[in-house]
Amino acid sequence: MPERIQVIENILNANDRIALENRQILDHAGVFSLNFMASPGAGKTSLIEQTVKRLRNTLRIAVIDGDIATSLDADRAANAGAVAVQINTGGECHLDAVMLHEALPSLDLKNLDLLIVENVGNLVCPANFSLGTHKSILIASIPEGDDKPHKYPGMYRGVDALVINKVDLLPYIPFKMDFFKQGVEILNPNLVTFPLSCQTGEGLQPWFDWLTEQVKAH
Ligand SMILES: Nc1nc2c(ncn2[C@@H]2O[C@H](COP(=O)(O)OP(=O)(O)OP(=O)(O)O)[C@@H](O)[C@H]2O)c(=O)[nH]1
Ligand SMILES: [Mg+2]
Repeated sequence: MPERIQVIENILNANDRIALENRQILDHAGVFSLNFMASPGAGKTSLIEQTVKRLRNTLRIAVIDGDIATSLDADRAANAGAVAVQINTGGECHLDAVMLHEALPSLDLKNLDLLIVENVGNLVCPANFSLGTHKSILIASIPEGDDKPHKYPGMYRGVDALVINKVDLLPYIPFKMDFFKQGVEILNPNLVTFPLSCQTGEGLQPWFDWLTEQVKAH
């Protein structure tokens, strides 16, 4: 049904146009921005908490939190020391560029170095809606299983960095790292990857170093 396909294309084009505007606003203010995507519970907010706590003395950080209903995650980001804004999507399974566009004026962008956007927990829809952020970060986690790159190729194909969270659980959960990495390699060769644990702190330093470099380079 060609008409139906046309409508979908138009929606995506409209989103991309606003995403471009968001990028221009962020660039104009000199803010480097990340889109955190992951399945529910992978550890997006945990990584935000760790990142804010560690880097808040060297970087001015804000967090925009996308959630279907609550402000729990924005509260956690604020408690960690970030300026935090909550977007309730009212049931939508992803953030889109318009939602981010409406949230940006709540922030004093000129006085920020880094903006982290936490997308809604979902491995499908967020991959289809660019926000205008500079880099997309996928947070995978051990309990999700080693087959996820194979099953959700769209998400793994489109990201700029991969965090593998909850490595502290590797002794307890069957997870073949080789099989997982094979799937990633096919979709996104040489993807920069950070195996870490937000629980124990293991592996966090390389992530902090990479992120600091990215902000400086911007
Ligand atoms: N064992 C272990 N648990 C973790 C780790 N990181 C996060 N968790 C736990 O995983 C659960 C989910 O973490 P969140 O940070 O809320 O995950 P999220 O991706 O933000 O979840 P949603 O926003 O609901 O999609 C919490 O109970 C965390 O304490 C980790 O490295 N190891
Ligand atoms: Mg969260």
